[in-house]
Amino acid sequence: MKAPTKHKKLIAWVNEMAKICQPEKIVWINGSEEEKKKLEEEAISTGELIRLNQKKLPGCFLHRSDPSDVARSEKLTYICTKRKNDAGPNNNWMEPKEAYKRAREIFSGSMKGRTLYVIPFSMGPIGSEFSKIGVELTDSIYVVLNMRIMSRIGQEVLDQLGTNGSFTKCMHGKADLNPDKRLILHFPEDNTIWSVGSGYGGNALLGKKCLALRIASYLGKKEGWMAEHMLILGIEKPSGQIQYIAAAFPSACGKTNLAMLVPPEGLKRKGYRIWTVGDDIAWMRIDSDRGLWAVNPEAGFFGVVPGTNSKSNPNAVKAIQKNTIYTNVALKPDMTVWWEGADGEIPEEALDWRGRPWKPGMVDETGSPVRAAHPNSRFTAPISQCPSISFRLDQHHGVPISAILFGGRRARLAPLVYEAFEWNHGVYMGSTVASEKTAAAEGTLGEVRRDPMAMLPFCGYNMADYFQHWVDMGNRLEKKPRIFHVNWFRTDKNGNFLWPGYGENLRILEWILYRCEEKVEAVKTPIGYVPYPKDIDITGLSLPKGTLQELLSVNIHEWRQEQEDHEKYFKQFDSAFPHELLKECNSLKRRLG
Ligand code: OXD
Ligand code: MN
Repeated sequence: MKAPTKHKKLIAWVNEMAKICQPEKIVWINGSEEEKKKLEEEAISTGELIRLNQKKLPGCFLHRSDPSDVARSEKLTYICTKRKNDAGPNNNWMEPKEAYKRAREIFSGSMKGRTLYVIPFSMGPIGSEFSKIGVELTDSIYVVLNMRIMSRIGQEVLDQLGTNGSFTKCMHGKADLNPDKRLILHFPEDNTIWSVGSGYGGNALLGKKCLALRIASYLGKKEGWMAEHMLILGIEKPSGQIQYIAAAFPSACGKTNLAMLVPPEGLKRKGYRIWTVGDDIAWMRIDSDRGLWAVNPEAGFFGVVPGTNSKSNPNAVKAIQKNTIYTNVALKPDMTVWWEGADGEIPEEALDWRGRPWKPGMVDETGSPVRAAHPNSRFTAPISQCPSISFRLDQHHGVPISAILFGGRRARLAPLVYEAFEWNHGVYMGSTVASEKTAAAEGTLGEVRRDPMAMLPFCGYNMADYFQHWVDMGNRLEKKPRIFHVNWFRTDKNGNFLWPGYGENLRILEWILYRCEEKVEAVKTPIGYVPYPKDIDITGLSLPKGTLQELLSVNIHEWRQEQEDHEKYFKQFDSAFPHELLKECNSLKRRLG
């Protein structure tokens, strides 16, 4: 196929990669409907996709991945910079020459008899000066169809690129999906990603974690902006004004649910509405007003399916009724899909995520229940299908950010919400974000994993430099967003959640807006500003007496231990670690007495 572009460097790179992989043919993706239909038919004919019940789920498909390829492979993910120190203690590192050599061996001849697809894509609205263009080469139709949902693709992007525009080179191949021959390599200095041996979203949809976070965080540091693992939402107030917040949480803390929150009855009467801008990634920069503005570079959701239902996320349920690719969920006899925690009845029979017959109550050889859907099964759906989609999603300028939230899953310690004293204190709060392992995860219950700004697996350079970048951004910002920490997961002595979560979290967002507008006072504690219970509207919520006080309490003894742990955690970083954060750590110690 003749290249539909005159971009010489792009054409040369495609040819160079094709020479290594030796595909039977090269197809340039133009993004048309006709092309989509053709690819779907081909994927159905090979079993890569299963067409679902088109009456009930129009435009929807099921994909079953290789059982050894169901999640991001953090151990096989590398940052390949010339100097090891530039990758920092938070990343696996490989010397670039060695990395290219090892991956080239796996890529070599791996596309014989296959088609190499060339996908030009834009992260962010096409033509916005804040967007970045990538070109992904892949031998996977599943990847093409997912990239079509997750980003803006096709001829329009090539036109934008022109004959000389710069782009991230994203090379992907399934090879034989062997975990021993799997590598996810990032070369920030070459603006290049090579991923081989996996078809899983986070490893293979290279626009998402690889470009929009790892490479983009590096570019952001260089160019003076930020790429963050954050949702973005707008809160329309009773006055009609909309304020925007960005929020970072480690995985399994409900980012997608918060991004699509539906106001609870008790607050709806006031006239609040939530507008979803993004559920996973925010690119933020300082605008001419010296405030922080954010765009969501993605065009789709790649969300976790299990637990999605009309209570946890009614907007997501509506968003995934059409044009959705389901990965690793269960298939019902009527060709619709099911997962643990779905609405409605548990099916009497189904095929599990691997395609094996499944019935409720089945146990494996160890006596554990057999799950119908994989715990990390996913939906890929266009954001445009979400009922709460923000009208500003495609605006080139993005949205102004009033508040930044950090959060984790802490059974104790962290109050429901507290506010940083100022920017650097907020950066410190972000740098010490932690989540506790839940009963479902491996490891000791309650064990804490630090995940600074929820970026631990996604920061494309040395985390100490990344912290410094946050401090520097604060110095450049005139209208600084206020920074908060939230914890929806505090429990009582018996392990029961104290806070109902989900839509009720809007009550906390309301307090956050009040603080941004300086409408309410707060209690000054050693860890930050904590709400007066009276300022949190709990109309329509039946919280037992004293619960809110318990949720907002600060245990000085526990916080002293926490602060010591921060000190220990910071020791892994070298001299590049910002003294501003050490200062914050010492100030906390002093305030705790
Ligand atoms: C994701 C993740 O898939 O954070 O968004 O792992
Ligand atoms: Mn994520």
